[in-house]
Amino acid sequence: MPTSNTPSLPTFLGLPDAGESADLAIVCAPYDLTSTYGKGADTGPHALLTASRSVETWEEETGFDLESMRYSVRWPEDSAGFRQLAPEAMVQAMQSLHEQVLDAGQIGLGLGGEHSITYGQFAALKERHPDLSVLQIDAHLDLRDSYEGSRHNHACIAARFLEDGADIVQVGTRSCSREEAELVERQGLTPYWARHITGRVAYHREILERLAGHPVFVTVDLDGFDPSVVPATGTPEPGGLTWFDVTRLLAMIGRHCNVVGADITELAPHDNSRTSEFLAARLASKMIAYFWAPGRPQS
Ligand SMILES: [Mn+2]
Repeated sequence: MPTSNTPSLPTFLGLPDAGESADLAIVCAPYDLTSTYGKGADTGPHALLTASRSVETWEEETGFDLESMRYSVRWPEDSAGFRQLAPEAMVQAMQSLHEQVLDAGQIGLGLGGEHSITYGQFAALKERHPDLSVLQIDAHLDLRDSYEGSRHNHACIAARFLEDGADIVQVGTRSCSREEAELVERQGLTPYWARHITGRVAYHREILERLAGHPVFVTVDLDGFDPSVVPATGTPEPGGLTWFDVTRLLAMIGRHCNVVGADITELAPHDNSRTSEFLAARLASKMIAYFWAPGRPQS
């Protein structure tokens, strides 16, 4: 598994790559085959890492110094070939990378790449944590059983979570098909629609009741944010979450839940703005501080 020890690849926060001795592995998935509208998510991981060089290692909100942890950035063995894999083979490749990370006793933070990359990490974690729950920040329900011929299209990720018996909490929803809406009704799912929750925190308590006591996987599709906050994403749906909507929720999750893995997906960089990749890099630093900083406040 190649790491950022190769000088041409950016490291996380500009820190030296710790290789095998890392506490946390950043697993890159440069993949954008099934996305249907704006393309470019395959360049997301590189852009996020490049932006991370300009992120302070001192995390001001938590007072955590990210330099006190060791990071390794991992890429698929053959990145060019990886981009061309069918979704099913791509998911397999990601699962095996994430199994290596977990076998090494490291925490995995996945970087996409379109949202379909998430299933590999989810499957690796679900094997070790059968009662795994998922917190999904996303504009979309992603509950289609299959889309454009694949069950691992990026529009199907939540359908795969449910199929594997995971409880899912979806936050920031504002777009779905009639069939997905009917499934929500039928299965009694309770997505947190963006129009009901932006600017509010009262719903956090309900989420905690669902997630506390379970190992939690947090998957962030950056289109959960409002497009004015993250313009560089494949399907920029209006009416999304603010920076503080997302970070307050994740901070609360970090204080009360056992987060066993996370990812950030659907960063599709634009030539004309660095806003989105910098936000994504900053979000990565916050998630690490909230979820995994040794000695962080917990209750
Ligand atoms: Mn989405």
